[in-house]
Order: sequence, then C-alpha cells, then structure tokens
Amino acid sequence: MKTHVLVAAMATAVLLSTPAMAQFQKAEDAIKYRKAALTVMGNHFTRIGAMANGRVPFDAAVAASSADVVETLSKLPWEGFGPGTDKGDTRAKPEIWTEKAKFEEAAKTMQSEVAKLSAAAKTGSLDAVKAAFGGAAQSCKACHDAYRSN
Ligand code: ASC
Repeated sequence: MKTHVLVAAMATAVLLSTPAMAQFQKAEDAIKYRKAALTVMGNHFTRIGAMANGRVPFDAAVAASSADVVETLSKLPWEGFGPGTDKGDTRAKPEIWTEKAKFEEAAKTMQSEVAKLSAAAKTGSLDAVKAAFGGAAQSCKACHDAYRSN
C-alpha cells in the first residue's frame, strides 16, 4: 500500500474509533462544552424546582418550556466526556472513566427521569410536575455525588 493511502486509512481508523472527540479540537473544548450544557440544564431545572416547591407561582407554559430545554440538554453533555478529558478545569472524578458503564447508566437514568418530567410538564398540571420533579432531582444528585468532586 502506498504510504499516503496507509496514512489516510490510519487517520480514518482513528476518527472512527473516537467519534466523540472528533467533535472537539482540544480536550479543553470538550470540557467547556459539557459544563455549558450542564449549566444551562441546571438553570432551567432550578426554574421548574422553584415552581414545584412553591417558591414562585406555577406558570404551566414556563414549566413546559424549561422542561423541554432540560430534556434536550440532557442528551448533550456525554460526548464531552471522551478520552483525555479527565484533566483540566473540571470537577469530574476519575471514576467517570474507570467505571464508564456505571456512569453511562447514571446518565441514562437522568435522561429518562427528565423525559418523564417534560411529559408531566406538558400536561399543564402542577401536581404532575411535582410528582416527577423529585425523581429527576434525585437522578441529578446521584450522579453529582458519585462523579463530581466538591
Ligand atoms: C438543580 C441543579 C442540579 C440539581 C440537583 C438536584 O437545580 O442545578 O444540579 O437541581 O441539585 O439535586
């Protein structure tokens, strides 16, 4: 095989084996991306929590809109946890990479809980939002307790 063909084949193999990292130029960019997604998700989750806990009046449209944002954002952070993104400006614990399957399971649980919250919010019922909020909050907390340092 000619050298340039071989190099191209190797480059393709590397890209295919690291699909997530291919989206980011540097580890730092992946870290920024996942933190941004989690920050915006947390902000909108808190808005729903304020209504669920009675700190602000319930507005069904605002709750549904925020829950929709949370549901969409819940799908995003994970590709930012690729190989080599364990070091840098991050509180991510090494267990994310050493217990990858457990971390992914926790991420999936959170996504399923916030999907339920979003479905609840779409009904326009505060009681439905309240019922779904606790499980979603618990799924955020479980992951933070296990995989985020203080
Ligand atoms: C939030 C937020 C989180 C979760 C978590 C729930 O509002 O930013 O990360 O709720 O604290 O326990």
